[in-house]
Amino acid sequence: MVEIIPHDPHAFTQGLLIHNSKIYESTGLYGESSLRIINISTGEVEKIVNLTDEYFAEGIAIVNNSLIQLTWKENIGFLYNSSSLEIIGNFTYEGEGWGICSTANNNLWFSDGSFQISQKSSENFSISNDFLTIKYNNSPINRLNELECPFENSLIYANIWLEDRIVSISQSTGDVCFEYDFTNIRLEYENENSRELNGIAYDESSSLFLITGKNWSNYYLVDFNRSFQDCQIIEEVVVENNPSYLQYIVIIAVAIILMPFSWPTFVLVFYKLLRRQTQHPPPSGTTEKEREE
Ligand SMILES: [Ca+2]
Repeated sequence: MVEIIPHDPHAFTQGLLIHNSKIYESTGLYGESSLRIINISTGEVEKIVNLTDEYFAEGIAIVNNSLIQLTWKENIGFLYNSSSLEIIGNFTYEGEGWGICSTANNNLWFSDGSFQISQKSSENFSISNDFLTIKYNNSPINRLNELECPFENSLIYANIWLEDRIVSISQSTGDVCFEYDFTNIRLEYENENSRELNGIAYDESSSLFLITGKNWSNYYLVDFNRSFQDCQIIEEVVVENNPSYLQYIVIIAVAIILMPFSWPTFVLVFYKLLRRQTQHPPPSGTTEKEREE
């Protein structure tokens, strides 16, 4: 841990990101949902807009300088001007909205609490282009919640609902590359009303991560202290363990090429067997006639 910054303990954090050196935070619960801009040094709330009582706010992401905010079960996402927090539009989607993050090429990953995340383009937030199954030791891992997609690598960071754990995920395979457990930070520094960790924001300027949780007293600036190469190493191991179709084709081709060299051996074996058959006729034994004699 590098730094502790105060956090509103009444904020039921559902989304977190850093943009233009400001913290953006979405808070949930019906009647208490909001979108906030927060001073990254002091933790002071600089701007806040409250949602009406029928919406339970969830994850947030920035695309093309607009801020997107999801809602839990209301099937609607809101678009805001990222400076003024004025609503500039909305869109609908199917299923529940949990976490969201945007990638360097303007794609978005959506989580819904399951073991799958869906990808949508910034052109159309309502239609999913792709689904990624998240696997931990080759088994699907459930309850993926708040997301973060640092632009400088191909990893997705997700925290797990009801846990204080964050996993880093390969965007190409869905495999969990590494996990970070912040249970000790919550036990040591957090208030007794704090709920689970739910908020990951990557700070490009320092290459550090800011984390917080539901009703936490603090944000924590932490160094994940893992090289982004870790996931690439795992991906290479996975590829080695799972031969591709091309490798199978090569093995079969080599076998076919080598086949003619083994033919003389087969011919010799068959020839010897045939000769043994002719040299040593099957024992006739005693015929019924000889026995009678
Ligand atoms: Ca985030």
